[in-house]
Amino acid sequence: MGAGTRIGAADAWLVPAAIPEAVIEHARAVTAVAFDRLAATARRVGPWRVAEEEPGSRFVPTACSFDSRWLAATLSHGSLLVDGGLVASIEALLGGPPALIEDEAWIRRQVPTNEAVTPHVPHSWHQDGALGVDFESPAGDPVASMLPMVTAWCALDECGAIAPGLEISHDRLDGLLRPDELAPFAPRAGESTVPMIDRGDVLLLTGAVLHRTGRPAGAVAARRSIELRFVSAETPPARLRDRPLSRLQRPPRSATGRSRWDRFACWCAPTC
Ligand SMILES: O=C(O)CCC(=O)C(=O)O
Repeated sequence: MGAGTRIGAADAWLVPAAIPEAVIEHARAVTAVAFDRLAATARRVGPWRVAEEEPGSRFVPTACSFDSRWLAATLSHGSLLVDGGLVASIEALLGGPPALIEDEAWIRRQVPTNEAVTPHVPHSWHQDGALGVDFESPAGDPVASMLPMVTAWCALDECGAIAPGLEISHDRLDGLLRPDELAPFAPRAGESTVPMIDRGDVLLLTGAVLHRTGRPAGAVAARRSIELRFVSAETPPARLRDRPLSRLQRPPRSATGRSRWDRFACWCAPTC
């Protein structure tokens, strides 16, 4: 992997200032409006009925998260990744052109632990490569079924100390841990990191990386993030056969010097 600082021995990299400031400002503004609207709806109908009242949001009250496609008219995945040049890094990690798992792109808001109101909870230890695994299934070996994938976790707010970030285990794993191994998982001191992250920084994680919401003791602010998940466009995992995947190509330079996605060309970044 070219740009970025590796976190321990994990297949995880922090790429500083990966998203241009103007794009981040725009994303912060539209997500602030969206979260205010969701909060108002939650006050009116209760957290569990928000998704029904706000069609397309797929709002998940436990994680205070919504489906990024809900903002597709005003915020593009393309603007987040293309202008900062992350596509090449994702392609290198996947070993070929990436495809976005469209219905696994979430916009999240995490609050300091002492401010969390039921049913909101931080994410516990998990591996994104477990997406869609049925650990109860007698067929096949679920532990060997780790998805070859990459998550781009894009920070819209400074986090790690003043706000909840992401805690990453330094372990380099080749397969999935089962739920009964994850639940008691507790890295020893010095064997996990909660990186200090600025808005516009991106964490790239493969599906193997063990991580959870970072819970800094002195947090006083909320953090928003956008998660984009990618698999190989050429050899998409069979398990995602029925999921909406959109191919992402390394963006060609246009005559104006701007880069574009093949499908998400010129989404509405402020410079569009
Ligand atoms: O943003 C967070 O706090 C955790 C989200 C996460 O780890 C995930 O969805 O894979």
